[in-house]
Amino acid sequence: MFKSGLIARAAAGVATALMSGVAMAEEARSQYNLPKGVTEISREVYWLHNAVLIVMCVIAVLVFGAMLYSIIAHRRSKHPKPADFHESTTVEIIWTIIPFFVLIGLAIPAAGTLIKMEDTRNSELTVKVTGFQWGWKYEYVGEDYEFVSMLAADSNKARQLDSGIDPKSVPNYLWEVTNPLVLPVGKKVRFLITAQDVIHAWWVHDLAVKKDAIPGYINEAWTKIDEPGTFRGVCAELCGRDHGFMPIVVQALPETEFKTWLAQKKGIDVASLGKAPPVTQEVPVTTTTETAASPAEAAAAPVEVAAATPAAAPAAAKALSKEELMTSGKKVYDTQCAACHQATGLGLPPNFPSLVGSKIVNGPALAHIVHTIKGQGLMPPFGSLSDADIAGAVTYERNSWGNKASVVQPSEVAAARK
Ligand SMILES: [Cu+2]
Repeated sequence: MFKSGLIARAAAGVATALMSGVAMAEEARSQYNLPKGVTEISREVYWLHNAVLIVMCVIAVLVFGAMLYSIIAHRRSKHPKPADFHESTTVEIIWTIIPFFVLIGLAIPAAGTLIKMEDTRNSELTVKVTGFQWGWKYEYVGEDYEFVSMLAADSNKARQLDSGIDPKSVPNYLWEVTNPLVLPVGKKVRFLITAQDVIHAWWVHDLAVKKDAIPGYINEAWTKIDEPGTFRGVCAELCGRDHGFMPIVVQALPETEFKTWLAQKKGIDVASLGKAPPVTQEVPVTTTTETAASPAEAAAAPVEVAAATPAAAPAAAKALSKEELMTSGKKVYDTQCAACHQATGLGLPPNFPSLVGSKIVNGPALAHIVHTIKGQGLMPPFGSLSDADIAGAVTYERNSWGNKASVVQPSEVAAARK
């Protein structure tokens, strides 16, 4: 019953439509397609996605085309007496074998990519990623360095009900964080992904990494970024009220810059890496805290404050007045502590407890200092801050929001480190 001329014309039409469809998809890629990304795996995923989409479209056009053709060409008004043929072994074999080969043809490259994605062997750096309500904690395993990454202060302010701030005026609104995850370019980085409270998912589109973060489990993933840049992602598992407010930012740096960054963060003398030491290393601690930027600016760039090292012990030995400690302490608190414990001190329970009336804050000074230096649970250690910075922040916490406890001097912090 098929007319070969009609089929040939239909096939030509389908081919033309597909080709123009692919061309359109190429043009509109940035808006409507997956990003190509910046890793070998992300490019493979992109290619697979496009290939499967095209195969799907061809099958859909052929199947629905045949259906539509049959419905119209064999309609009742033209053929009042229906044909009564039944079974055709040839046709049945064809429509079994063709899909079989289509599936095999798709499964082979897809399985290859999937196996590569799971192969975390021979990684050169391991980062443990812990999701929590609502942010991410990153630990550079074996490097003894960790930090918490939360929604950036300006986005956080603008998102509040009746904030009066136009989100369009905030750069990278809801896509910016307090501390980005910094990774080296061209190195295989393994991620160990877990969660503190509920299930989250760590998803960075340009790296083609998307893994569930499950409490009590550690999932593995890896990436090897080809080019320096900033890549943004989000939590991809509906995890509660602020699920939409825990973005991810990955900053890829060339290897030498990454090493310098990590050393600075750890308070190691960068000169030993063959680089000129940053200015902040030479500046006495008291000046460093005084020159700290406004809370909003500093929250976006806490690097400078964190770079103040314990090396400035002579300045720390001097006893400071309560006013001096409170003023410098507020700056340290706003840049280092407020993202989690909030400017009001009320925290974000249960992960970040309130400091108002807190037992640790109102208890013995030594325990409070040690807690700050060593961290606990989600709270990273702040031992890389100077004695004066820690004394200021601790004093500020002990004497704000109705708390009334002792003033802490830098010398007490120095003693607590021993
Ligand atoms: Cu989440």
